[in-house]
Amino acid sequence: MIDLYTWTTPNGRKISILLEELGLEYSVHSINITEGEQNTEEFLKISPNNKIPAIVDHDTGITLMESGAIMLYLAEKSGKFLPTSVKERWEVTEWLMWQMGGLGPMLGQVHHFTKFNPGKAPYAQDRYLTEAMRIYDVLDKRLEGQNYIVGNEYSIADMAIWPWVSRFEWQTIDLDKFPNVKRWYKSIAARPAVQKGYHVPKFTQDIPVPA
Ligand SMILES: N[C@@H](CCC(=O)N[C@@H](CS)C(=O)NCC(=O)O)C(=O)O
Repeated sequence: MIDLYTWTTPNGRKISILLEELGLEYSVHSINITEGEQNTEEFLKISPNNKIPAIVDHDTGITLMESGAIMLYLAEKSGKFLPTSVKERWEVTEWLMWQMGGLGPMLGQVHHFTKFNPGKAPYAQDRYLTEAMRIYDVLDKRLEGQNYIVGNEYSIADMAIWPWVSRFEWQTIDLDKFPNVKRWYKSIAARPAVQKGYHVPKFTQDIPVPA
């Protein structure tokens, strides 16, 4: 049994979507980061960086923070969503790292400056939005002529990137400008496991789906 500590954010949803896709049994612990629950002594023992998501796997005694590490761990444990061929395995890892080090942090800044504090820091707003557009363009080129981030196999790279793209409205991104991203986004949004995992630990809104 796995304990998942999470909240209704892209990094949290990555893990609930993966757990749903894997069909693993898990129990959800809601950590309301808007109420400071990530700062309790109890949670810090599980996630020393004060952030969700985190897991405790009682089968192995392993506790993990950092969504990328958790995804690699769960994929390896289950033998799914991480290709076995060396080339593709490293490509999935490469795009997972691209999400962790680039797309996630940059889009997170767009949420701060464009969605929640527009006009307060014009330089930062412009810088992160410009970077977001560049990142969407990289993603669009990557998805040209293929269904998923790595060839035609759905993997943890798709599951890591998708929840961030699901906030395209917050980011003021017009997905019509990125047709390959839009096609990919909509096909993943239709997956039953994504529809379930998106609403963990609770329902906030329907998955945004562009026309
Ligand atoms: N690199 C971390 C980032 C985790 C992260 O930023 N989590 C946010 C929610 S998406 C959080 O817990 N924020 C609470 C805080 O910053 O106090 C990961 O991918 O797991």
